[in-house]
Amino acid sequence: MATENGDSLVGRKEEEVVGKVQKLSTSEGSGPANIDPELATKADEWKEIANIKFKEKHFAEAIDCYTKAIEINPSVAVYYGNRSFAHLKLENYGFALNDASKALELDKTYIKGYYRRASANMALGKFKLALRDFESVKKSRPKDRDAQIKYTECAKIVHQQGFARAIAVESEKPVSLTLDLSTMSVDHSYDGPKLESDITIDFMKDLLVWFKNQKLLHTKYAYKIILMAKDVFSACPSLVDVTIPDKNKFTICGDIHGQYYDLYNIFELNGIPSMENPYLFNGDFVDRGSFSVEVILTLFGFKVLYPNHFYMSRGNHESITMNQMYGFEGEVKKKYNGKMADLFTEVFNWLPLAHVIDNKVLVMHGGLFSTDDVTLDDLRKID
Ligand SMILES: [Mn+2]
Repeated sequence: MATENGDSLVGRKEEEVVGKVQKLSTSEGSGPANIDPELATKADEWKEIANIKFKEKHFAEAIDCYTKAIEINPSVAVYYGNRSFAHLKLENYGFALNDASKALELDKTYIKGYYRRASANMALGKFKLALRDFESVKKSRPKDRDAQIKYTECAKIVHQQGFARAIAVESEKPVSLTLDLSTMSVDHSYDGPKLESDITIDFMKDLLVWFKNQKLLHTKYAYKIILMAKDVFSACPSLVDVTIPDKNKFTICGDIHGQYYDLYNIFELNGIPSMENPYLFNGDFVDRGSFSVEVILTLFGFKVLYPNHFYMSRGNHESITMNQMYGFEGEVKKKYNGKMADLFTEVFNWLPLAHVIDNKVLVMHGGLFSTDDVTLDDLRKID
């Protein structure tokens, strides 16, 4: 599901809607809609600046400018709609949802509001709510192909989920327990890295080059790495304490998002992981990029090789709903199969949420908490 496909920020349709909103608000003349024309112009100028920031992909700045427009004139649906889109880009789905709902409250005919709210709901895994919005778009624009496509995509997921629930009883067993690697054979024609016993540094070095040449690791060995990683992570607490030995450097990396060549370059520039060169990868390993499989197998491999010197924490993309929407699930199914995609989901659920380095630095992918009194021990208690 592409949140932003063919969905330009300021298209012709949107201008029409803006016109309509302004017309509506002057004819109805209710509440804050009776705004001084000079102020209305000023607000619109902020919106224009915001749109430029948006096009330049400066989403946080765009949000600030839309907010200024809203502060001056809170009665224009499109300001909220556009700010919602910027929030979607930053994956602030809760804020995106609020803004889209506000836009629709101001103008029920504002089509993009339905799109934005549906996209936010889909990202939050609320597919039935999303479907309702896509349905509204489809009804009011029966000839719109884009609306038709999005409705169909979303309806498919709702249907699949219903089906999955119906058969869930049969398959409650974790995927990891249903696999028998001994029955998987490796053909003689396979000339890539082989993993018959433990992971070694030589295997990892071969794997790095093999992936760099865009070759696929054999299914059996891919499964093997994932299962070994599962054993390591399932023994980890939710909050992991890390101690850095004296004078050693410690490298923390943010979102890799399936960019295998970026990962490869990090290791070239900063050194391959080892006990002397420890790393923490702070979530969002997969989705968006085309080489998520290569990235995650490499990272899992190093985790198994150096469990106490190579760390990984869970990002918001290490979850099934994100993987369904942002490409990882599709990539795994294309390169391997659906069962492996399910196995990844199982292992992602075991990833630690946060790390404390030398009792001083707290590192996590998610933001801080809605209340101020959360302690490290509270994090430790999360199962
Ligand atoms: Mn990310």
